[in-house]
Amino acid sequence: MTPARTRIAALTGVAALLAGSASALSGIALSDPASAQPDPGTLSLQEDAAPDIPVEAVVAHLDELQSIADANGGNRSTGQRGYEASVDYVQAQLDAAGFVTEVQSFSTRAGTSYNLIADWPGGDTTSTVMMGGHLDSVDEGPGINDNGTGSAAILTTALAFAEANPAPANHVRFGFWGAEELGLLGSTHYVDSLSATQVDDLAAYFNFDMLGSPNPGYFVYDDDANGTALRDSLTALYDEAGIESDHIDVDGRSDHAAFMQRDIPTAGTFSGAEGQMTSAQAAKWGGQAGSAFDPCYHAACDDIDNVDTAALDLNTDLIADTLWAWADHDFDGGPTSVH
Ligand code: DPN
Ligand code: CA
Ligand code: ZN
Repeated sequence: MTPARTRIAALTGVAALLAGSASALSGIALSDPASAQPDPGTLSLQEDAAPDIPVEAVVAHLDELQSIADANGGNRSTGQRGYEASVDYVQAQLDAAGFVTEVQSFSTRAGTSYNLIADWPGGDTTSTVMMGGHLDSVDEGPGINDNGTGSAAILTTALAFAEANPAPANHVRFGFWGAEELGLLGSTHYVDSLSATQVDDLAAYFNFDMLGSPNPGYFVYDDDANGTALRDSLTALYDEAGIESDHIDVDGRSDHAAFMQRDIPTAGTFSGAEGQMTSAQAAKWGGQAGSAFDPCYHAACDDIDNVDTAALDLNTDLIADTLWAWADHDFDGGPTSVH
């Protein structure tokens, strides 16, 4: 199967995005919730802020992913039934909410894997805003922090977006990637499946991988020279929440890498993996200096108890704010092209 076809156009103005302006992050024009069909050509005059996403809704999805792992040999890894059940679960939720979903299959050394792509109808497809994260776990465990958290946070935000029934300026798409743990295979396959025009149509890609580490850090990806405006908007949202985040060179270690390599602007947030929290970080974030952000990284104990729900809540609300702002961003409004 192929991902949803989209038309594409030149990307301009991204580098000028939100330059020095946190106020640009508040509010998106939403359609009348009563109207059944988003109208891609018309923005409502109604301004509305992103909702505060209840973390309980995110945790409910994590509970489902834990149950899926429990019922399938303890993991949700590529080639295993637990991964396919994870895809089925997320797809059913998005379908019921009105997304147009597509499952893209591809081969790996561990068997067939799948990407799940979900499009919100409407918006300018030549300035598509995409968010994604990997849905697979490693073989060793259920992968609840890595990356049930990113998957559940994106899913919950997508469902809240559908609930608001917006008619955003830009087309909005979500990606749930397979086989990240085998070497970023799903996201790479997806990007490779796009035409040059479709790549050009992707105006921004936000990645979320590990958002509820039990000794949480608050990191913003800083490995993409084209992603500065995205990075700065994420940083501004942490600032608004009173969190002094750190920029981190994640060196392409997650699914934004394939997008970045094709010059699509990328950024993301991250609560830390096997690395250890420094005393400076512990001083500003709380937590245990000298301990791993996630002591259960890639281990059997990465289960439903391996999540800091406060960090997950903060990151989910940040995703919602990001989506609401960038879905309505004027990518043609700035003077600077990143291409
Ligand atoms: N890519 C993550 C994993 O799935 O193992 C770890 C990671 C996430 C590393 C984000 C850096 C940044
Ligand atoms: Ca919340
Ligand atoms: Zn991992």
